[in-house]
Amino acid sequence: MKGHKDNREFIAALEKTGDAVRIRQEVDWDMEAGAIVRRVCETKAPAPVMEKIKDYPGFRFMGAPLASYRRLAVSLGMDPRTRLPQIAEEYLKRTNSAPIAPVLVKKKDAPVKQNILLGDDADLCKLPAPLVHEGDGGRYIGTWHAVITKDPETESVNWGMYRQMMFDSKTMSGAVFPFSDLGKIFYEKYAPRGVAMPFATVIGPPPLAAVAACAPSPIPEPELTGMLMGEPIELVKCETCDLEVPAHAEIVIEGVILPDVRVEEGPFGEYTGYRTSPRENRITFYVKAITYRNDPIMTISNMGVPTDEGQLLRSFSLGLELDKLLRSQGIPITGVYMPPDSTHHVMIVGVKPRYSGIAQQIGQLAFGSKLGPWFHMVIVVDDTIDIYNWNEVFHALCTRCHPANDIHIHKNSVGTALNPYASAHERRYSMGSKVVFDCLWPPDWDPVNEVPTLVSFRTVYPKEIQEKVLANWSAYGFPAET
Ligand SMILES: Cc1cc2nc3c(=O)[nH]c(=O)nc-3n(C[C@H](O)[C@H](O)[C@H](O)COP(=O)(O)O)c2cc1C
Ligand SMILES: [Mn+2]
Repeated sequence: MKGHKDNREFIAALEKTGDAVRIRQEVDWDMEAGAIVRRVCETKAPAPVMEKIKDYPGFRFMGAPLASYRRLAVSLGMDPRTRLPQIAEEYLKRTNSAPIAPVLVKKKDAPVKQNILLGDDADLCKLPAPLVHEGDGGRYIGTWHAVITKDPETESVNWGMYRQMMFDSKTMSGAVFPFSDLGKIFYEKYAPRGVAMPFATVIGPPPLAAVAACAPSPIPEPELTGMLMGEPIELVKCETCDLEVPAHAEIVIEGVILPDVRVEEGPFGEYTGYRTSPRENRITFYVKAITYRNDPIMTISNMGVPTDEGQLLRSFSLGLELDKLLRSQGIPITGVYMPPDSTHHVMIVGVKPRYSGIAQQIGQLAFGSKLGPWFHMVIVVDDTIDIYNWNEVFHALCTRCHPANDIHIHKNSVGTALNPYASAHERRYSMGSKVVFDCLWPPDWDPVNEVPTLVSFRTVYPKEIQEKVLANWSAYGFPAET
């Protein structure tokens, strides 16, 4: 299975499966496009491709590119009907395989070099940055993109999604968290030395490059993209700096992050489903060049109440990275699932309990890892519960978690500045609190005499009766189950 080399191939594949729609009438960048994408997310509709943008002839939009598991499956070259556990299995298989390094192509072979704007011509007003939501502090250029940077000492490359607002025609600003890869390199290795940090923002990256850019994986994102695609991603050199960008991207903005300037950014409708963080002075990106394909397609994510692609993909990859981490530590887990509706705040972990304290051990590893800032609830259930079935998990939470003994609160943890539950002071300093819900039966209870018997079709009827009832289900007159 090969990944799509660009968004255009991906859109064609989505159209075939009924997972994209083309909007041919003119759409306004000033909130109309945003409102369409928002409604798509809330109604789980196909991804909209908007062919005609007011004031910007030649430009197009694609919204909500990966806001459903069907679209994620298509991006991985799988049948859109593939069930989530099978998509997860495939993702684990690919991301556990050998790294696939990118290849460099010549500029003449890179569609993203079809149009090159340098110097004063590199003007952000030439791009149809949407006003995504009413109340946003400005038009956002980077909502579904990758910001490419390099560590000046190790030369290791990072691709990450960090939102970017157009501040003026030459400047963008953004909220880069200090614990993110970009934040760590900028705040440790550029800002204190007063050195400008080259960056390249890739808008409309190939779909699996976007998946890699928002995944919390320790594997460098160019290699991770290759592993997900099953072949190397093609890169091309930037015009103004020593960075490389996907050759089949739609739009690239090159420039430098200024070490000593901060300009206002926000507020913005966020992935938690709220507008939480205030307008503040934030990291400042100065633009030196813009390159783009003919008829470029700008990608838009509209964050808000579920389900947007950030919630879906970050839940997906955060869950699977935690799965790998817990297994690497020998914890007898059966799986990890993070529901996107939790806005990636709730981790459900299935475990074969073998000793006491296992739920706390899982919580401590989860919250103490690089993944920890992003979520604050861990629910631990045993292997009789289907972690993908919220009804079962909720039932376990409501019946097995002792309110006084099984809820473990971890104070003074690292959080994000966007947590709606946190006070303004806590948000400013990324202060978080965490909680583990231990839904395992106490290890000292006798499984036969003390653990209550679950009263369900599967657990309290003899196998023959179950089989007879299932075999006769439609004969009894019930409609077929889906
Ligand atoms: C649409 C979207 C917007 C995001 N915006 C930001 C942001 O503004 N700042 C930030 O630090 N992380 C943001 N994130 C989260 C990062 O993309 C995420 O942590 C990613 O894994 C980058 O990881 P890294 O910093 O470990 O490379 C966003 C994620 C998505 C999906
Ligand atoms: Mn990274």
